Amino acid sequence: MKKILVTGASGQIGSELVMKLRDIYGETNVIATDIKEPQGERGDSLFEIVDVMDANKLYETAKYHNVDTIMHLAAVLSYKAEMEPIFAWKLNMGGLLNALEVARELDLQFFTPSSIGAFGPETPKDDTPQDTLQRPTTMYGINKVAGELLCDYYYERYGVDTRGVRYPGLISSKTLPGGGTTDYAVEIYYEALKNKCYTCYLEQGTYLDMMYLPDALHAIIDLMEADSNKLIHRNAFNITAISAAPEDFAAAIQKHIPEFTMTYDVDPVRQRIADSWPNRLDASAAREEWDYKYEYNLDKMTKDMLNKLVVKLQ
Ligand code: AKB
Repeated sequence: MKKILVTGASGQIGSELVMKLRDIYGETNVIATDIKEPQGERGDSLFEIVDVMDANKLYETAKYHNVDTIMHLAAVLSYKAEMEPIFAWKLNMGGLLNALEVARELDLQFFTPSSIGAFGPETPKDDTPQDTLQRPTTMYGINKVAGELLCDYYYERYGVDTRGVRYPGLISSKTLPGGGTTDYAVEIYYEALKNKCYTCYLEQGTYLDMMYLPDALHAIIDLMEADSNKLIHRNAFNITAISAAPEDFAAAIQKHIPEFTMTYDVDPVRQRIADSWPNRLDASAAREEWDYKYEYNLDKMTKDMLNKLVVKLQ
């Protein structure tokens, strides 16, 4: 049985991942940590305030709970990183290094997400290969490429069992993202239900990889359970589910809310970031090495999102 410490556990991925991991591995086998309390969770006895910049606290917490795995999610997303690049470098790289050191010292299995942001404008945009040119032009992307390499280094040099995926934009019915370029793909559902209209900060025709959170969680669990001997890539696997532009989300929503309308008011910073990212990744390495699958396409996700948010917004 695994015993897992999750950093960034109150964030978009973390909030749902902790619940899913507790369902699978048992309530007492998942230690949630973050700098802020989880939203709406009552009496989580296995939540601890841990700042990933505090290497000692992270180490002591992992040691005290005798964990065998660390899932390191604490990070600043792409838009916020462009606004605060020095802070992003310190948190994204410093936090990762601290978490990797804990994994090395305590011999833990290790997961951290990379992102479509690890690619840059010169990367092939369609069916972006697993192994290709990575020259990102954003602080977040630079952090992600360096992070992928650092995780490979800890595997090669110290034998730490590091694993990761390149996440697309993630869409969750439970927790809002914050500071990302793909956040519009969550906001649009809330605004569709509340106001029947949405003003999008990305241009029409901006295709990006997207994924519904249940598929993103499956990917972490399946990758971490995969036979280590079959993994050639480790850090980090391309995964994909949906490749969509803002107007595709609008059309999918209009199937349920015909009066929904979308207008555009382009934010140059986020547009520049999005323009430097691929349209759709090729996930064949993930399929071949650990049988990566997804369940939700745009229509299936839209139906589920709207059903869940209607209840939530009541
Ligand atoms: C962001 O927009 O920054 C993230 C990502 C794609 O990594 N959602």
